[in-house]
Amino acid sequence: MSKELKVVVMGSEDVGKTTLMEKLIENIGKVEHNGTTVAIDYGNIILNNKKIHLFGTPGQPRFEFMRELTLNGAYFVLFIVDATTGLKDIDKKIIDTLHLKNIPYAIFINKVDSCDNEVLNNLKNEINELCPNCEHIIEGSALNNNGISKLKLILEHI
Ligand SMILES: Nc1nc2c(ncn2[C@@H]2O[C@H](COP(=O)(O)OP(=O)(O)OP(=O)(O)O)[C@@H](O)[C@H]2O)c(=O)[nH]1
Ligand SMILES: [Mg+2]
Repeated sequence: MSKELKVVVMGSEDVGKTTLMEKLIENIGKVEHNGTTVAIDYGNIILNNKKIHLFGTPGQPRFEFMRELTLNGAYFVLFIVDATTGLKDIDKKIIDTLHLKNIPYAIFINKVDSCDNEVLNNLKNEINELCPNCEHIIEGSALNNNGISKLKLILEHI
């Protein structure tokens, strides 16, 4: 293995972080209570001779300390947002933290299978304003496996 990299999956509650990790990784370890992540999801994937260790964070506000801890040593972040709701306060906090810590990231706009066009367009405008330098923005649906291969291509080249 030429490299081992830590990638952290972030985003507010219920945006689809765990669902997306299940599509990326064959054997995921997850800790949930009533369908909500209450610790860390973990799995790894080998892409381009690199072992990528994926750590999925919980999205509930009370787990801010765990998001902060998990970001230690992160090489890259997959930031998942929900096309059906737009950005929440936690998402804005995450964006601020990533910029402050200078951690590169890709944005996956999830749930485009069931979103309203106006909400999606507003979300994209908000992302353009808050993340003007983000090179990787993908629209997809973790549930339907849509956008996952594009995401893998990005991870191959981090
Ligand atoms: N329509 C739709 N629903 C989705 C999609 N991805 C995930 N969901 C649903 O959204 C809900 C939350 O998904 P999770 O993967 O548990 O979300 P999460 O971000 O891990 O949630 P927390 O761990 O609580 O922060 C579940 O009911 C999923 O089935 C998608 O692409 N489209
Ligand atoms: Mg989860």
